[in-house]
Parts: sequence; C-alpha cells; structure tokens
Amino acid sequence: MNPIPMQGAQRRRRLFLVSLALLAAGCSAGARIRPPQDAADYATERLSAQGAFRVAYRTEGPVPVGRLHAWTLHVARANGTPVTDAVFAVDGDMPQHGHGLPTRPRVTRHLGNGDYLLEGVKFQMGGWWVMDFDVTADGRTERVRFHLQLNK
Ligand SMILES: [Cu+2]
Repeated sequence: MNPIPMQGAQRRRRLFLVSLALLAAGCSAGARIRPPQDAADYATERLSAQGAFRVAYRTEGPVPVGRLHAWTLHVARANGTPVTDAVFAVDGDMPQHGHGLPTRPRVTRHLGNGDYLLEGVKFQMGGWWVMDFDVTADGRTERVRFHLQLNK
C-alpha cells in the first residue's frame, strides 16, 4: 500500500471542493446585483443620460431568445425633432452573469425620419439584460440604457 497517490487524490479533491466553493461565491455575488423592480425601467422608450436624446426601439413581435433578429431604433431630440445622422456604439450585457451578447449588433442604416436599423441582435438566454447605446449626434455623445426581462 503506497499512501502517496492517495494523498495526491485527496489534495486534488480538496482543490476541487475549494474551486466549487469559489464558483458558488462568485455566482451568489452576481445574483446580489438586482434587476430594477419598477416596470417603467423596462420601457422601450428612454431618455439619454443628460436628456439630449429620446430613443425608442421596436421589434417584430416580442424580443426573441436564441434567435438572430433586428431592432428598429428611433432617435429624436428633446423637442421631438428626429435625429437623422446619429452614430451608435452598441453593447449588451447580463449584469448578474458577467457576460455579454454572442454577437456584435450594429446599426447598418438610417431608414429615414430618425429610424435606424440595428442588425445582428441575439440573446442566448432568458433573464435580465441591459442594452446600452452610446448615441452621438449634434456634437455630443450620450448613453441610453434599456432593461429587458426575457423569457426563454
Ligand atoms: Cu446569462
């Protein structure tokens, strides 16, 4: 009987358990970030951070999970006039999971009258998502954040 391999196995097992514990701690830390409770925060039309732009999105039917699809964005100034030359940076994230989108959505064209086509959107799972748009127009850049609660 050689005790050394057994000790090695025990050490590996201990390391494995410690990793599991760290993983569990990481998950619960993520779960402590709570999604907004107010239904208004899930609105599909929102004001940008400093109030310069009003941005709305719409999709064909409910926002799908696990399927590539497009959004139509509408951008207007605070006074309601459409913004026809906006430039966008897009980012999506699941704050509780620490991961983003599996794709890189991009605004591919202006459809006219302040409507823009956002292509390549795909949410790979249900749950709480945030979509951030950095909108640049009129010599300024402001962020608009949409919250989504998606059902798989
Ligand atoms: Cu996730």
